[in-house]
Amino acid sequence: MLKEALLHIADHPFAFAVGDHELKVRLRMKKGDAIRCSILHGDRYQSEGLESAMEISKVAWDDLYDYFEGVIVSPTKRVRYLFHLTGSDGQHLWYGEKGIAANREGAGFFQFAYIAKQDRFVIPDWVHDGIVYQIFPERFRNGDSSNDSEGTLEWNEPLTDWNVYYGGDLAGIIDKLSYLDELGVNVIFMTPLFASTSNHKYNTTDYYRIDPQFGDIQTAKLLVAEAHRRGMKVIFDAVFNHCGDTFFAFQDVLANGGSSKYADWFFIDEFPVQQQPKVNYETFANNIANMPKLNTSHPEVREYLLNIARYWIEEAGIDGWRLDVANEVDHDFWRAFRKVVKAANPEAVIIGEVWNDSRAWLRGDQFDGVMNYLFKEALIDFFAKQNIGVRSFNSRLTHSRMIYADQANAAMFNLIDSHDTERFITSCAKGGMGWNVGLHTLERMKLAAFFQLTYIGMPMIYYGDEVGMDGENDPYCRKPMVWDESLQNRELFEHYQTIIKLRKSHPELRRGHFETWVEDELRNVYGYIRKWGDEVAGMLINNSPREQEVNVSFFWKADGGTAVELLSGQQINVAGDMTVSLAPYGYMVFK
Ligand code: ARE
Ligand code: CA
Repeated sequence: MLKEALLHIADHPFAFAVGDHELKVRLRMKKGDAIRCSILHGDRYQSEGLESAMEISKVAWDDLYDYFEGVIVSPTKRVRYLFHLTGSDGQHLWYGEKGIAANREGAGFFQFAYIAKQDRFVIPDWVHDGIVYQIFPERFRNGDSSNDSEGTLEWNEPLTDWNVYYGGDLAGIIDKLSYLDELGVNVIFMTPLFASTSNHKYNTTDYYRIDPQFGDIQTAKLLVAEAHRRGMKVIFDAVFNHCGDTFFAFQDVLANGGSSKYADWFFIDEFPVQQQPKVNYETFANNIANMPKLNTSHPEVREYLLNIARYWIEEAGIDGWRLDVANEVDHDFWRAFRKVVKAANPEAVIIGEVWNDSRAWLRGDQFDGVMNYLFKEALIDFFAKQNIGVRSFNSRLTHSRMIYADQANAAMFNLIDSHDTERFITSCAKGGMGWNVGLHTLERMKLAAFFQLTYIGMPMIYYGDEVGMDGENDPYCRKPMVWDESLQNRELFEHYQTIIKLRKSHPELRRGHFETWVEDELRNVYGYIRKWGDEVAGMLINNSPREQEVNVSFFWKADGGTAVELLSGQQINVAGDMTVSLAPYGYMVFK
């Protein structure tokens, strides 16, 4: 066994509470090294030698490592444990806090001193059932032309510029709730709604006011009420890293310079404040004059922003927040934010916008999940560009799950594109390796959507993806929603409907663990299992333009006998190994 590859830390994400008395532990080791692994665990105050042994199992692997997991149940909540491994080379070793040794005394015990309820990572239960729809409000539906500003374009006029308006608003979203119902989604996330001078509204003028182009507080309340009546949740976008330069506090600083009582609300290099040609204060990204960065560690700023977080939950009844540029705001602010939000509504969800490894925010004290760009990047490479194979795809997904606790994995917004990226179908059309340019675009989009809708975490559909809307990066990924059915891709819409229905009717697809089932690099066929109690579903996808025959073992069908392919209703006998035939870019679900 390669000792250097063994890794466990008695902390997130290698050890985390999953119940009042339950501690989940995770162990990493070199791929293929161990054939058996068990844990010896007991109460920290019990005399040594009285520990119980428990076998733990391999739950995932990536290119280099295997991951084993098990749940320790501790009546006293005070846990001491160590690992015992049996190697494929016949070697035995122990692994504990002191290190790796040939006997348990030499290894010592890892300690998880106390499973404190307050520290437990708890996510709202509804999150497991969430299927999210992301709306860019200015471009979804114009339901009220009376709030359109001068120069508003016709809905079907081509988009050629950043700074144009089409008149989309909250009334339009309310009008189309039945459409969202028909599609099957049950969580609506809207990019910012508060008063602002742009079409995207990320430069906030007034956090307490719905932008008049979108409606007012009454329209917002009506939207939430109507959504709730249909069993849908509503998530707002919190832009707290920065405000707009039209925000009252920044206006005061512009007017009064260093003597403004809001001068410390921002990071200003020198007075007077300068906006042109180069700013002399911190902004979002570089030199974005209309987005001054807020000093979120200033007590007044904190209080101001935390009140806003509470206000929209209490006043409008929203079900959570998505946090803009979340990784550039201090952790201390987010810890306070979580307390305020969960006190106002324990069922509210908190999703950070972090494009990269997010474990620093996902320990249960800050966010529930993040916009899962690691997931998105893996799907782009595998389905759209097709520049990685099954093994690498599996490896990237495994990595993206093993850096987090289960709770975070369940609370991810699993996106394939967003208002900040090229649309997924456009990436499919472009391809990646040359051979796939313009080929099987729809098939690959459908396959990616199938995967997204059967994966662990909340699938997030960016408005219009379901009807085949295309578009390059911002602003072209923000074209007005296509409502004319003759211009929609109805085949794709029905595909989304079908797979959403499938997810809704099988609890394991929403709540189950994820396990890799088939990794056929040669044929580009990937298989995975979702398991929830006795309910198990096995998925197979063929990411190649050829029909593929794969040999699979239905080891997870405990009762053997027949399995049903849920999309066709076809029954097959699954005794022993079987050959399954998959159509080009085909997908199957066995139960
Ligand atoms: C406008 C133009 C852009 C131009 C930009 C900068 O449209 O084409 O590049 O200005 O000059 C909002 C608007 C944007 C607007 C922007 C600035 O929606 O249209 O862009 O304001 O006025 C990073 C951040 C991440 C951020 C993205 C955009 O980490 O937080 O950049 N996303 C949020 C929102 C945006 C919003 C803002 C932030 C600002 O979702 O819509 O923009 O409030 C890597 C990194 C990421 C990086 C990513 C993209 O992968 O890991 O950290 O994200 O690339 O650059
Ligand atoms: Ca309007």
